[in-house]
Amino acid sequence: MLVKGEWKSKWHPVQDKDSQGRFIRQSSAFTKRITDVNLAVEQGLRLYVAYICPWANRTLIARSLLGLEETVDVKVVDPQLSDYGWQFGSSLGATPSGVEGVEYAHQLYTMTEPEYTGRATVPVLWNINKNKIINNESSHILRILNDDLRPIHDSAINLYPTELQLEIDAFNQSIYDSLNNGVYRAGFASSQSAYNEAVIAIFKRLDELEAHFEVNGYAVGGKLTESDIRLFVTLTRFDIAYYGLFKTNLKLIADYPALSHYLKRLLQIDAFAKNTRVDHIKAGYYSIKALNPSNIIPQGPKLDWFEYLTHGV
Ligand SMILES: N[C@@H](CCC(=O)N[C@@H](CS)C(=O)NCC(=O)O)C(=O)O
Repeated sequence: MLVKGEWKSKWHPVQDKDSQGRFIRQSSAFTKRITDVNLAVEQGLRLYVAYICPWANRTLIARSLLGLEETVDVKVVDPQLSDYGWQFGSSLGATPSGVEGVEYAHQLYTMTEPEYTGRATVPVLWNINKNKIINNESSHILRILNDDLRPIHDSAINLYPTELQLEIDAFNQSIYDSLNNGVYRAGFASSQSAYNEAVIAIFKRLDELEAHFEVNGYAVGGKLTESDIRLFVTLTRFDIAYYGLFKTNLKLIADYPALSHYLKRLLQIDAFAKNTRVDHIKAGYYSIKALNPSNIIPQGPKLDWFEYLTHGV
């Protein structure tokens, strides 16, 4: 991580833990919204992302769904985490190193704030002219794309419609601790009890969601919203990475018929299919040395939803 603008010690996944060994995620430091849309577009908007990363994947799906591919540029880091965190390179179609003078994602943080202390995470929403981070919190970036940039895209899709906001917030909350972050709480637990607690919560929530999708087509309100994006990115990584690497292995998503059906329905939407990169997900998660020192990437699983992907595996 960065300490007063200097990169200190090799990258390690465990950021912080409590006295019981529970993983604690840092909160995001850059939280501006866009108020002057024309100026923001004139100055240039870019997302720095990793296809392996569920938080970044959220923003890519929203960008595509809302028709913002021409307005918001994208640069992609290598899936493998280096000793210096995310790096640009040549792996699996990532943006080459050195483009715009940037080799590592942590440089984006020090360009924005030379004395920055903290982890250099993706996604990052970037002001191209100013060379500065606007926002590095995916839940905010979703709202920036959907709400703040609405004058530009005027999309028929609204991922956070007024009448569903309370329900969306409640749904998001119900899956954040248990699932979105819950899988990391299992994978990066520093004690058996912290791991056990996380895994129990994950499967309790998955069982509840299975019951929900037996009778509902979407997470909230009978239509596509940001809650579907937030659930989708965790479901697609589950059988490929979390089940094996994070030991969330009581069941696969493939063992849940309604959740599997929901996943396949979303994957028939281009924005979901084209931004799901199984090759990046596998290469990235299994490069986390603290959990997989041999760096061997498993051959499986082979899942029936792979047929919907536009990039292949
Ligand atoms: N709350 C942030 C979390 C972002 C995050 O933790 N991203 C991970 C990748 S999945 C990251 O960049 N980790 C690098 C690190 O922790 O050093 C968001 O939702 O945008």
